[in-house]
This record gives sequence, C-alpha cells and structure tokens, in this order.
Amino acid sequence: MTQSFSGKIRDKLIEAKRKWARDGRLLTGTSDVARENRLPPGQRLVKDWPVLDLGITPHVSADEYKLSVTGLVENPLSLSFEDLLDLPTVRARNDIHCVTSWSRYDNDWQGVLARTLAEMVRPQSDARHVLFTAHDGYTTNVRINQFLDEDVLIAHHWNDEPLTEEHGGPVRVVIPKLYFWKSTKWVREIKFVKNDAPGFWEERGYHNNADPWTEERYG
Ligand SMILES: Nc1nc2c(c(=O)[nH]1)N[C@H]1C(S)=C(S)[C@@H](COP(=O)(O)O)O[C@H]1N2
Ligand SMILES: [Mo]
Repeated sequence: MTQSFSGKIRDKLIEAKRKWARDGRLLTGTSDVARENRLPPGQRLVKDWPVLDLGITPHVSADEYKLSVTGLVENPLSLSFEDLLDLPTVRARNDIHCVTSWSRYDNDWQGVLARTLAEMVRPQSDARHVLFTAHDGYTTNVRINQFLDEDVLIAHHWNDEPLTEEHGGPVRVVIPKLYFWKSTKWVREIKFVKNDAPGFWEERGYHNNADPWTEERYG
C-alpha cells in the first residue's frame, strides 16, 4: 500500500479504533449467541468443526496474499495480509450454521469489519450486490445490505491463532446470519456490482438469500 494512501486514511482509522475501544470490541449483541433458541430449524449441534469445500485446498501464503476490493467503488483497493492486520481488528463470537445441517456454537473470530472495507472503498450508489471470488474458483453472492451488516467480518484469525488453511486461511469472509456457504474461504476478490449473479452453489439449486432461521436452503 502506498504511503500517501496510508496517510490519507490514518486519521480516520485512529478515530475508528478509538470508537471500537470505547464500544467494546466483542460483537455478540445481535448475533445468534444472544438468541434464546440458538439452533435454527432442521439443524443439529456439533462440537468439532467440519471442513467443507470443493476438494481443492489452495495454498496461499500470507506473504503473497492479496485481497482486491473492486467494482462499483470510488476507491478500489488491493490489500495485502499486512494491510489487513493494520486495520482495526474486531473480535466476534458467533454460531456457524451449515446447510448440510450441522451448527457449531461460539466461534471466536478476529478480523476486519466488512463495513470498514466499505468505508475505505466507498461503494457507488448503484452498487446493490456483492460478489465474492476465492482462490479455489469458488464464488458466492449477497445483497449489499447483507454485506454491510454490523457482524460481517473479513477474518484472519480464529481463537487468536492464524486461520488454518483448511478453514480458509489466510483470509476468509464470515457472514454469521447466513448459511455458511455464503462465507467465502481463501477470498481473493470482493466486488460491488449493480446486478446480482448467482455463485457456485446458488447456480446449483441453493437459495439465493440463505437465511437459516427461515430455512432458505434450496431456492
Ligand atoms: N472458497 C471456498 N469457500 C467456501 C467453500 C468452498 O468450497 N470454497 N465452501 C462453503 C461451504 S459450503 C461451507 S459449509 C463453508 C465451510 O467452511 P469450513 O470448511 O471452515 O467449515 O465454507 C464455504 N466457503
Ligand atoms: Mo456448506
């Protein structure tokens, strides 16, 4: 990242860090953790953490990692792993709900808020959807308001350890309120677009909206 760019955003980020420090940075308030019944319909609780992917684990080192945030934005960015670590880190605890019917409680993530990235790139007013692309060729899509939800994270750590490769390290998306297939592992590009485009599973019969509480499994 260039010096001038860092200079431009530094004041803003320091203020953001102060605000997060004041607010307390562990996000749990509106997530499933706060629900009385935490298990969505048709789900069963697991204690281990299953690995689900397309059978390919891309090997992307933190050193060579780049995240591009692009599309209909005023200020497209390419962020290295270090750039992400330099941004305000939020700690979040939430539950995973996979459409294959397992749920896992109390996952502790550390990462950058999707909102922080959005503030940096400034989506244009005609941006309505967000498309994710990963290093294994996987894609998925959400509406811009789902991306800008206060608990959406670009995660680089889990339980204070670097996110493991099998779970999407060095960097994955976490969208706690949606079935976990919307949470792209090994994310390479986040693109703001006008028109929606179904991703890998959405093209193969999964629901576009993916709300576990209303069982939006197949669409
Ligand atoms: N890049 C990529 N991201 C992905 C997938 C994938 O195949 N490739 N699978 C999705 C699905 S279906 C699920 S349930 C979760 C699984 O994440 P986990 O392996 O960390 O449990 O990742 C999601 N993100
Ligand atoms: Mo899944």
